[in-house]
Amino acid sequence: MSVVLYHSPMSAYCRSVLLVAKAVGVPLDRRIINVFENEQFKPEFVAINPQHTVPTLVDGDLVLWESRAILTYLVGRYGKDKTLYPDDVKVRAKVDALLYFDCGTLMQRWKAVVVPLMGGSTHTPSPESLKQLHEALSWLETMLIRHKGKFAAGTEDPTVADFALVAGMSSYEACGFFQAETYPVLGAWLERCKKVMPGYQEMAGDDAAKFAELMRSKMNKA
Ligand SMILES: N[C@@H](CCC(=O)N[C@@H](CS)C(=O)NCC(=O)O)C(=O)O
Repeated sequence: MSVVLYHSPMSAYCRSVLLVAKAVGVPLDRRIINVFENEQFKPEFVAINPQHTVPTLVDGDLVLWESRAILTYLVGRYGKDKTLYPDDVKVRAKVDALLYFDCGTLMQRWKAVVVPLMGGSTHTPSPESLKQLHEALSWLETMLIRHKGKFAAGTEDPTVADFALVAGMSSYEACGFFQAETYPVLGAWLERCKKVMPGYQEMAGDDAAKFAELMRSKMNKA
């Protein structure tokens, strides 16, 4: 039975799932939900995920949404080893902390920047939202300085935390909100991730570029 992923190529959350699925080697039956056309509200999709969000994974009788839960599930179920989500309790705690930081802080601040650009009335991010995003990026830079040359949780190999963070970073970078000169350690980490994550360009870089193009076209129409 195939593993089905409902996703939108425009969504950073979905990119993290595509990257981790590729890393663990599980083929996905990909079904696109175009959130810009409100396809997530179709009754047949709401019947699967009442919260109508992508990514949503269906693996047999398991239906799962929330991208970071999907990442850890894929590693537990299909990973050949635990490198991507280590068993060591302290390392796993650091990975989890980064996943919560990504979900609860960084991506929330990104949403505050990008939602007005995509659909709001002003088509410009507020100075306060940009300040908040850069504050979160500078925290991430500081965390990475502590693990210089390693991955985000201080490991030699990437973990699901790197995959979750990199998916968001692909958007910030493509949209021009992240410059490596401002965050040199974060920039070096991003380049390392791009090199070691199989299919980065195809699964994240290209779609982030399309997202940035869409965002700019909306801004130009404003
Ligand atoms: N915390 C969720 C957020 C998912 C999410 O908000 N996805 C957006 C696309 S980027 C979506 O599905 N929006 C449609 C909707 O909420 O109706 C995750 O990490 O999966």
